Amino acid sequence: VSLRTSDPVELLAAARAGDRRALARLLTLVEDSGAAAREVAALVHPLGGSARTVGITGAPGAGKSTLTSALVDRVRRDDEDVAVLAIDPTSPFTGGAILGDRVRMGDHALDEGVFIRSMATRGHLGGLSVAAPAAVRVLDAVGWPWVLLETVGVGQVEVEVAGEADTTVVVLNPGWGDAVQASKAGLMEIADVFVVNKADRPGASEARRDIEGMLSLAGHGHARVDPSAEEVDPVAPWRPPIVETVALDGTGVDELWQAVRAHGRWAAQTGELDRRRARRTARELERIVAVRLLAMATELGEGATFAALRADVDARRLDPWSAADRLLDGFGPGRPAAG
Ligand SMILES: Nc1nc2c(ncn2[C@@H]2O[C@H](COP(=O)(O)OP(=O)(O)OP(=O)(O)O)[C@@H](O)[C@H]2O)c(=O)[nH]1
Ligand SMILES: [Mg+2]
Repeated sequence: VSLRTSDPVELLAAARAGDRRALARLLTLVEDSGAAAREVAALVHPLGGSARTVGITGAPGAGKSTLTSALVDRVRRDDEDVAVLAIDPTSPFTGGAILGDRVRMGDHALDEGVFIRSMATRGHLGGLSVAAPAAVRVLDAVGWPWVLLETVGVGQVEVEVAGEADTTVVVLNPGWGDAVQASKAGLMEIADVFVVNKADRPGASEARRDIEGMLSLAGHGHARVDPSAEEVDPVAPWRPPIVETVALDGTGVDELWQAVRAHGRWAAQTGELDRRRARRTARELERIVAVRLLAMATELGEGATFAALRADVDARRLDPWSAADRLLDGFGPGRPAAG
């Protein structure tokens, strides 16, 4: 297969045969979200479903990339393959953090069992919330059994993307208030496993106590699934374990990986994994429909352009609901009902 091909069918065949450049090109097509992205989505969808996804999120600089790199080492010790999708929140023009991630992930550059990709959040329609799941699906279809998804835990979309993994790891640091910040950012709700990274610094046990306190407030009982048990009680609630790590030297990373795998077993055995995936599908479908409806409404012109209607709303000549009616009127009698 010529590497210059941009035919999704050829690219997918090559990628499934292990061609990494073909995989990279498929991901670029998905990221560009053009017509080819839809073709890729249609091709890969029936092939997916076996990858386990792990979201890794937390405040900027919490050590997510260092930890992800250490997790990659850990996964490789079991001789399992692992792909990393690092969602980069920074402007595609600076690329600073992408470079940083490349340096940190550089140790794995020659490892055939590791695939690392940074994805910039572009301004296109639907953006990250549509492109990230599509990229994960490509990695899944190509046969990567583990997909680690690093996103910075600020901003609703980033938190949402991390929270839609099969297992979500929230990375905090020692230091007063980090758990409070995490709570405000909506990270407490999505955490399946907590990490107190930079545990070489003072305050790790206080951070742990803060998280414990938050969990109890949030109604998590003390019942706890034994992370080392192979079989789980099908009705036992999952109380997110808290793992202390020093990502720089790998301390605690083994325990973290145990916790991630334990959550995966628990989720699979209790049916939570299926429920979570079904919710994820529903939300993805909703997003795509919303994005497409908006695109259609925006494109409908002839006196009801988006810009003109917005000006009318701005000037209080029209209320927003009536403006939306006018946009959607263009869809004809079957248009979506108001409210
Ligand atoms: N002391 C200490 N420093 C750490 C540890 N883990 C990471 N760091 C340092 O923290 C800084 C940020 O680490 P990154 O892995 O880039 O953090 P990140 O969360 O990926 O950062 P962004 O992607 O930019 O949000 C780097 O200078 C790391 O070397 C740790 O366990 N202990
Ligand atoms: Mg990072």
